[in-house]
Amino acid sequence: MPINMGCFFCDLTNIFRSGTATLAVGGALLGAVGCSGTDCGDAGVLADDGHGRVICDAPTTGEGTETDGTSTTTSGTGPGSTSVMSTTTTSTTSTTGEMTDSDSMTTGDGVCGDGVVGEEEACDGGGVDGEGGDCAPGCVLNDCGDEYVGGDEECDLGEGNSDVGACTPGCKNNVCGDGIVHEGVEECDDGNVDGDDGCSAACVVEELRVFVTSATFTGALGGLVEADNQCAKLAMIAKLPGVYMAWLSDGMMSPATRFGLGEGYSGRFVLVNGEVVAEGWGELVDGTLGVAINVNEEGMGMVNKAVWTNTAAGGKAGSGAHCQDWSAEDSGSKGWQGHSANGDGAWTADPQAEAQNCSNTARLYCFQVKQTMR
Ligand SMILES: [Ca+2]
Ligand SMILES: [Ca+2]
Ligand SMILES: [Ca+2]
Ligand SMILES: [Ca+2]
Repeated sequence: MPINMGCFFCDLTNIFRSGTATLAVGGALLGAVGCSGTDCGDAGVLADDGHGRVICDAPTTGEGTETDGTSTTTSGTGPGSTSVMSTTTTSTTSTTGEMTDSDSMTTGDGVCGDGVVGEEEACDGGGVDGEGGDCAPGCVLNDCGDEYVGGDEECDLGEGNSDVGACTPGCKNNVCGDGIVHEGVEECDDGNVDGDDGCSAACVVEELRVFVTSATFTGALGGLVEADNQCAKLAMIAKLPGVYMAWLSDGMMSPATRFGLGEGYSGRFVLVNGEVVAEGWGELVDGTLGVAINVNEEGMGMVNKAVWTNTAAGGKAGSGAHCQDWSAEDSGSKGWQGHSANGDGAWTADPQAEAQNCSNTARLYCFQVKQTMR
């Protein structure tokens, strides 16, 4: 006799154990549970399967239900429906089996980009390929040089990070004032955003103008202050911007002490025609100039002219010959001179011209000491 789809295997032992029990389902008192009868669809026993179990018929009043273990299943809802105790191991999904693919997806273990750090991952930022925060693509920790900008990095060009590029080896944007010259963008970077120190606030090399005066003076200049004023006046007439002082020393002060430049200035000293006299203070006072200071405030040549200085090549006072602090013009007082024809040390302390009578006339070297009138 063929078994129809409504049939189940029943455990004979269980059937006998519960054979006298009654179960209340849906308020209806059902009859004794067990197999009886022999007709298909009457919920009775159809045959013994040879292993201590019988083949039980499914009731005709409801659909058969497969269940785990020994749970009781009620089929049907109306009066006369039959409760069937059954054990089955056939097609029920196991709840204790091995982890499946769908299990992995829900826990995030091993999936880079799900925001959950799996066993094989150092991190998981939850973004594309795991990136996010301090986690780089591939679920590995961000590092400066990996081309991923994460954590406190401002940039990361990988192998393009450099001391001369847009992104420093420390993964910071190369900006003016960081002390790193961005080639092609910054002319200089002295580590600050201050001007008048050779490198401007915009990281442009500063230039300070130098000229020899068109005017001449006796030794009675009126002191250093009035000598500076002569430079400022001539610069203003020539429409040269900035602040100017005379390259002149008295018994107390010298260019080295009063210009406010010194070794900290790395910009250029240029003639008003653009020729470079020196690159920075260091070159200015090393005894040799790039070109002699032989051009006046208007750009006119002033070759072979005597210049009051009382200043040695190093920028300090040269001697006591300063026309009594630049107040005397008698022939008995002496003043040191340099010479505009010279690019060597004689430009400021000419052995042939020094200690001239203060009644003579000579010129002044005027130096711009600030970019603006601040
Ligand atoms: Ca993950
Ligand atoms: Ca990085
Ligand atoms: Ca920089
Ligand atoms: Ca600066």
